Amino acid sequence: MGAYFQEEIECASAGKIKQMQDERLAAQVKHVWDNVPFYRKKLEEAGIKPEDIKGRDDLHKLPFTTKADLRDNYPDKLVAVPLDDCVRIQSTSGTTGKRVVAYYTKEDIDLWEDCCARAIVAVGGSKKDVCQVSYGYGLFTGGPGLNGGSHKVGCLTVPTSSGNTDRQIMFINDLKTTILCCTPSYAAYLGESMKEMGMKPDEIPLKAGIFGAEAWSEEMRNDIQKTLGIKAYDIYGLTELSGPGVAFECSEQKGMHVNEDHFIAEVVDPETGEPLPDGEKGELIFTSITKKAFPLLRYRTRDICILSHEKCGCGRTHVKMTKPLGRTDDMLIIRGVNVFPSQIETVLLKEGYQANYQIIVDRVNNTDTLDVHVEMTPEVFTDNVGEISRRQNELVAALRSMLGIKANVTLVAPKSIIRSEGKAVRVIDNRKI
Ligand code: DLL
Repeated sequence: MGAYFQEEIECASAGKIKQMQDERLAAQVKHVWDNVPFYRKKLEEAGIKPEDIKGRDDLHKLPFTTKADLRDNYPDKLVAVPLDDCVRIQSTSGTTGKRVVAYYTKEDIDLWEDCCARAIVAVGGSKKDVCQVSYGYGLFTGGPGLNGGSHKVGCLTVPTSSGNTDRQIMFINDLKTTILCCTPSYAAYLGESMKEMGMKPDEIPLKAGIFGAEAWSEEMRNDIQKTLGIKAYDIYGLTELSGPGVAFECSEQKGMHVNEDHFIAEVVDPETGEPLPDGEKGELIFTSITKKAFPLLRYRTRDICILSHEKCGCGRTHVKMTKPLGRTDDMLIIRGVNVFPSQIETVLLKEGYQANYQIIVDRVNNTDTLDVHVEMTPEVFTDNVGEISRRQNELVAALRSMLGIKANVTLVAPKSIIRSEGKAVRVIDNRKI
């Protein structure tokens, strides 16, 4: 058993957790009923009044909230406090129609940073550590969340943000960074780069990594641990609920503890919406019970996972979730950025192409690649190499502006992409994750 950031809460008895959740859920339902017309209408339509929700056992009576609800209420119609009381927004990487804006009060940020601090202490972090935060800073929650957590623990925080690999490695060596926070694919890339520079794992000052925001396999964990000479831990979260730290891995490296004093987790059958017991695979649903500015009732994450209340060797009592095992929608996570095929299609149609395209995702040297093959229409077909290259560059720019990341574009001859008799196979994901 290691150290804890908030032992009393992290190791609370099942009874204490239930009591906390009961009280906070009832108060949260009243809070949204009083302050968010959208929720009041939704609850009224379901025939529910705040006094019907006395605690966690009544949770299943509440209607779900979906990403579509968030989009329909863009940007601030779900905010449950006066805007004057909000001090920050963060936002998802999806653009236009898909963008979600999450609002925070000062207290919301404080509690979010507690969650991230718990994750840092769980991997052995203390004020003696140097914590390099190589997640992106800005609208993405990764950088700001772990930065705040690192401050709370008292680590020397190195806010490198993502990218600029040489500088990352320089700081790791010069500042003797012990904890690295970034996406697992970037951690693997850093490891490869250091290996190429001739650095041996035992010469690298790092001892632990907190890696999340995208799927990664146990094989990838083993590789990263070997090349960097560290223990690699998972961390989960989503912008809608605050960001990283909704759940985090402990010393056991077997699943992530959900911070149950802030979030009630359920797993439901994605088709019927019926709650499923521990051990069964289904869609992960969260209710945020402490967030004041942007509370969510039974939010459908679209992530597929399994919950477990089995006793954990680390001494923490909060329920554990497996790594997300897939998604119920078609969202791809490419270099940490959420990409929907429909966004790519929107750009192609806007630029005068038809919906004959294929998206090929792969992982080369531990970095995700995104290639889009697009058919030219017969009307605009050309075999002039210069002209093709000009048009490809045009599409690369339009896609970058929509997605926020670079996609390689190849224009192909009319009718060269295989037509499907059933559902079109738009996405070929060759990553082994
Ligand atoms: O990715 C928040 C985050 C930042 C988590 C840093 C961990 C570390 P979004 O950009 O809103 O937020 O994307 C949320 O990413 O619904 C999952 O599908 C996926 N995801 C997040 N963490 C993991 C993980 C951040 N550890 C979406 N494993 C979620 C697999 C993850 N997928």
